[in-house]
Amino acid sequence: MKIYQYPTKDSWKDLVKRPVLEQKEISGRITDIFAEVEKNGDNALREFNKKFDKADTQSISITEEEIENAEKQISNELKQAIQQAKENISTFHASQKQEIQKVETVKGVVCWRENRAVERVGIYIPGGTAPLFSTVLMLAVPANLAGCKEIVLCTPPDKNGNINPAILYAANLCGISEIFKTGGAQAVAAMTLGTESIPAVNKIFGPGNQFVVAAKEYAQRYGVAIDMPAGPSEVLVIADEQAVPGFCAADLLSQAEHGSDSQVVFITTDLKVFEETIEAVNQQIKDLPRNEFAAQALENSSFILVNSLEETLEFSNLYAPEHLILAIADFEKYIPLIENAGSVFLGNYSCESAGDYASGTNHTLPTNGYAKNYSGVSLDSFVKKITFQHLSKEGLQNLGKTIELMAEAEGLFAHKNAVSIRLK
Ligand code: HSO
Ligand code: ZN
Repeated sequence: MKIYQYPTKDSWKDLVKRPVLEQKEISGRITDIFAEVEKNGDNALREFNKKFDKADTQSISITEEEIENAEKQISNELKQAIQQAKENISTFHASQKQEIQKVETVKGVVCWRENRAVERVGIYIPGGTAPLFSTVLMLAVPANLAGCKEIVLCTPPDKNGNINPAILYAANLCGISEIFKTGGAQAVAAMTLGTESIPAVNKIFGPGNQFVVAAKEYAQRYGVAIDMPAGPSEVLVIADEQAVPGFCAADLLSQAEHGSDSQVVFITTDLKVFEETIEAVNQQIKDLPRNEFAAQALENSSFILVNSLEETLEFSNLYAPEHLILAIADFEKYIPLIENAGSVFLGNYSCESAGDYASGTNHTLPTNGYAKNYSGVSLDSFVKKITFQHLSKEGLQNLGKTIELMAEAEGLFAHKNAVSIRLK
């Protein structure tokens, strides 16, 4: 834990830095993996499953039987929870649909935009220490609402060649029928290039380790789009004197437990809340099964005491957190001061876990300062917006002179003529 009491503003630029990730020889390995998948398709994926996941997978496609078995392994309670989360995510993302708005910019000139779904999308779900089946809902629900024709899901198998049953259950609940046992950079390569079993997609979504992130970046060379650049998860909690230290500590640890590279920041104006939150973190961490990850994440994390709430927000805007929690009484007043953040949680009862799972907002968000220029995943992430226009003869008469003059000034006489020939 790094503790700072009233740090000078000059030092803030160092405090907002993320831990630097080692980029060791990743790119060479990504190129090799893409080449291998391009050459040997499904066979390459089976070999990678043996090598990286120690799994013997005859078929990389999921069977009906595996889906039925997965259903049996999930308790009814968990099924209901997943269904409720799915409903809330659907409601929130459906509300993002917008009516088409036709605008007459000049009499006889009508312009508008229409959405068309990205035809084929790929969803990557990591396996490993915490298989995030909630991410299946966060990506598949808006993909379905947008009208994507094909949704492909890849996730790594365990040692026995199986996929986590909750991932399968959530995928099936969202109507995803193309589920494949492959993980890491090779899964991204497969969704980019296509194999005998896996269709090539137009856009790839989902979190992953640094190999997955590097592979998604590499995939863009093939004309595939990605959801956003990614980095380890983070939260910044702002607290005033009425904040509850135990709640703040729980929120900080909920993000710290994601991985040793996660980062959490706590910033407050109140000395008592400051000290008690640090104490609560040290207490609560003891009981967490993933406390080793959390402890490592805390080493990279800062606890900061400042003079005013305005300063906490100024700091937060400089940091641009993936998640921002305002554990302050007057949160309404401070909303207009928020410039950079992925997703914001207001008041003492809005824990980040609510947005991670079930309130309805999306948990695929910009990390690593990208909240300065990227939005989180939404319905828009699954569509392209096409502009349309219709000019009547009168419309072209009204606008013609302007176009002709501008075309001539750019030296583009064919452009000018496309107007003149019509108005002769
Ligand atoms: N906090 C993660 C999402 C997540 N949390 C999934 C639990 N499951 C990144 O926003
Ligand atoms: Zn989380």
